Amino acid sequence: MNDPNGLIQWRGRYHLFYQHNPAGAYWGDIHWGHAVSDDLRHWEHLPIVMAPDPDGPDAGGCFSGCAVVDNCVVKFVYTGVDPQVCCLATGSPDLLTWTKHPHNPVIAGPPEDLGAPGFRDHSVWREDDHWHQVIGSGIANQGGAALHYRSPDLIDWEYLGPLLTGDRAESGEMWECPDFFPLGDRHALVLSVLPEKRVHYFSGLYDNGRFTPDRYARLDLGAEFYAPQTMVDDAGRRLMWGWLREGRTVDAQIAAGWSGAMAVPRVLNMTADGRLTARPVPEIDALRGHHEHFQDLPLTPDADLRLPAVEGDCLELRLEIDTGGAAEVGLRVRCAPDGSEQATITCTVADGALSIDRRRSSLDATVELDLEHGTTGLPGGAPLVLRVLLDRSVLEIFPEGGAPAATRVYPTRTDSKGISFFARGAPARLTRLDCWQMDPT
Ligand code: DQQ
Repeated sequence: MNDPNGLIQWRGRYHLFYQHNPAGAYWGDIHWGHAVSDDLRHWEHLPIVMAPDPDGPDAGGCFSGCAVVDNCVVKFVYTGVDPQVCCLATGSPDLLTWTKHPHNPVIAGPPEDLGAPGFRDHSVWREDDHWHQVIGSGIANQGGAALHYRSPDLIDWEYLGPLLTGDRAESGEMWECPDFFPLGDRHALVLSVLPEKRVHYFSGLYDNGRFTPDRYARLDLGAEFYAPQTMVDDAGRRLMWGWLREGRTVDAQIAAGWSGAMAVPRVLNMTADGRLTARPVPEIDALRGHHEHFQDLPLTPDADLRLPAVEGDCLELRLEIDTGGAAEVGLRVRCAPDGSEQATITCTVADGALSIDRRRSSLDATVELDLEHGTTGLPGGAPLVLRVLLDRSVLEIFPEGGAPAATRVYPTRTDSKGISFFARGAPARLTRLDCWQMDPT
């Protein structure tokens, strides 16, 4: 699987559609897969809902798109390739059968004068009795662009111009998977940026068809979180799913028999100063099994703190650190007993930045072994509250009130299950630590 698509809560159930290659564990021949859940924890696979039509405008693949409800009927606005065009499909009431619109493509391509490097992925909303959408694109020699269209019926679309264009040096050449939505008093435009392959957002005011952002920031500091999409559920929450890419070779993916995963669904919020924050949906708290609790443990710069009761590769940690005079604090996960494998998460106290160091996370030199660093938006010097979700290769880190980080690690050793905590520069205190083994029932 890759990108989440068409997210919707319909008749009470969460539907997750996604980019999918039924032929194998590698990217290609893109169909739309389908899974449903009642509780955001247990997911049931359902049959594929869309396949490329050899004689249609999506012959080269049914690329990413979103779901909208039009007069009580669910419709997909998605990208057909090649060339990249905008298509429409209508769902049956149970969302199991989809009919592609006979007038597809409903938009035959980007305005020619843009020299657009791409024209794909859709975010659709209702405004002033019309449908509006932005499509991911770019303007030659200028930068990424979110192209704004309007329609009375999802079929006839009028181009209104770019909702936003970026500067190539700052925000990349091409914007994939734009998602434009209101949150709090503002709007956010979430983008998957090429060629960097990282997720950023603009936040600002949207008024009278004009979006005026005053912030551009990383949405997730992990290297493998990509192509996220959001939805509003029946409880009014803005939920986000993101694709967790693989950090291993295509041959390794094929040998494993699977490729790609969804990150844990997140609840998004907007701070008063325009920062997007994310935390795991509370529904996943029910996965918490065996529990260990500790408090007020000293962290000294000379040695990592290891607690024999705290180890594993399928668990949740919640820790609070009083950073004291330390320059850096953090933890290591998936550690081999001799330290030959370990992934290190470090928070720099002065500026609240986070780094995820995978350089020693595996003895397999063919997997991604890098150091990713970014700012969380947390104020420097504050106590650190972190939630860490570890599910074998999936590592998701949520600093309370700051930007999260989701990535993948691939230790080779079956005993790489150790966890330790550290402070550097001066002592700090682990004021509280909870560790829950994940209980899959
Ligand atoms: N994945 C889809 C595209 C999108 C990209 C193709 C982002 O629609 O731009 O599988 O991961």
